Amino acid sequence: MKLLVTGGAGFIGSNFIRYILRTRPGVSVINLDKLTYAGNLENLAGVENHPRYSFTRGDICDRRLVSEIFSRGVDAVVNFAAESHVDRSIMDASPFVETNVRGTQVLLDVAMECWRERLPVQGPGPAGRFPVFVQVSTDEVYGSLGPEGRFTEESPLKPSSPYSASKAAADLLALAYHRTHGLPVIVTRCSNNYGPYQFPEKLIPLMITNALEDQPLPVYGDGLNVRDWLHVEDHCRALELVLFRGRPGEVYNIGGHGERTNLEVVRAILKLLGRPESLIRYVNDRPGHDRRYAIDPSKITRELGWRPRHTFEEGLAATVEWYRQNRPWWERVKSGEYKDYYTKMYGESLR
Ligand code: NAD
Ligand code: TDX
Repeated sequence: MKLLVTGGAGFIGSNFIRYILRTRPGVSVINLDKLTYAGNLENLAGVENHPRYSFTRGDICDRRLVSEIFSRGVDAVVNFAAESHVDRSIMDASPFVETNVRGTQVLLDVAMECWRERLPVQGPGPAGRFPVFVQVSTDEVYGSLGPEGRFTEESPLKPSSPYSASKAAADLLALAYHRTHGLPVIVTRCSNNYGPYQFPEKLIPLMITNALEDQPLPVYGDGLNVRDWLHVEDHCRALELVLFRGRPGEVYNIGGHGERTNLEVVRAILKLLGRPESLIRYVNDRPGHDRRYAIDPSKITRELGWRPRHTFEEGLAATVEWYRQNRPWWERVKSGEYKDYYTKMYGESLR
């Protein structure tokens, strides 16, 4: 089975590629990634020469390139490629609309064109399973919760930031291609991921690496916003199940039963690292800051038997340890040197 993974040099995509090469000997992976600031080929160090892996640097908005890749015989897509940081979308929404919305539309159009003869899929069952298109969406499309309740797949979409609005647009476009054109699309909406190789602009790696450097830890507002943390490995396993057994046209919520306030997370990190709470700095709140996310994952548990395996305490301790052990990785990210890895491998400069 030939799998196109877009955005595979980012945090979740690179973890997913490592995971699927390990668990599925029948799968070959094509990684299409533009290598924006968030794309880092060092996340895939050791995978480059894997016989079932290849990398193409390019943009999901480039229809000619995407068509060329599909003509290699793509059977399935997992679309991770996106601008993913809420704060950046507040500064400038343009790349978010371009990649997250138009890029997804290009992928859907090319999939339609190239898979036309293979539609409708015979499914369920492995023989008639493919092709299939998995759109990696987010719980942020549902907007903000009050102190009670959890998001189900039926919750209304009410995105707050330009990031989540662009992800909601892509999510709905993907579902519309299923409804209108019969394209076998599955949408996943997961909660906040954490784990190895996460770019240190996001809460957990930023706080760990700042604490390791005895730098201040910026907490937005009162620090009481709640996120529902999901270990990236649990997310990868959920995506694998969806890819091989999920029902086309459906949405699956993925959440780790890991609700914590930001302050709880930051304090736990400081404790694990033996650093003082005096490093915490309360800074201005994020505009439009969602108060609480919480996922009800009972559909994916019921239909596909998925359950998170990591508790937040154990997963966070392992993640802190990973950043402690892999200091050169994040120091090169923070200094910008990670871009030279691509130059060393492919001769072209990213700077
Ligand atoms: P990331 O920012 O770490 O990685 C994104 C990757 O996409 C990078 O490698 C980047 O180079 C690539 N990319 C960006 N624009 C591209 C383009 N036009 N063409 C090709 N490649 C492009 O993101 P992540 O945290 O790994 O998130 C992956 C996906 O999961 C995203 O779609 C995101 O919206 C979604 N998601 C993430 C989380 C989370 O907690 N990180 C939670 C829910 C959903
Ligand atoms: O310096 C910080 N201080 C702080 O208090 C940062 C970077 C964040 N925060 C807060 C804001 C949020 O309440 O921590 C929480 C988590 O922030 P982020 O790591 O930026 O994640 P979030 O905005 O929740 O979005 C993430 O989860 C859903 C991902 O970045 C998205 O791609 C995904 O869709």
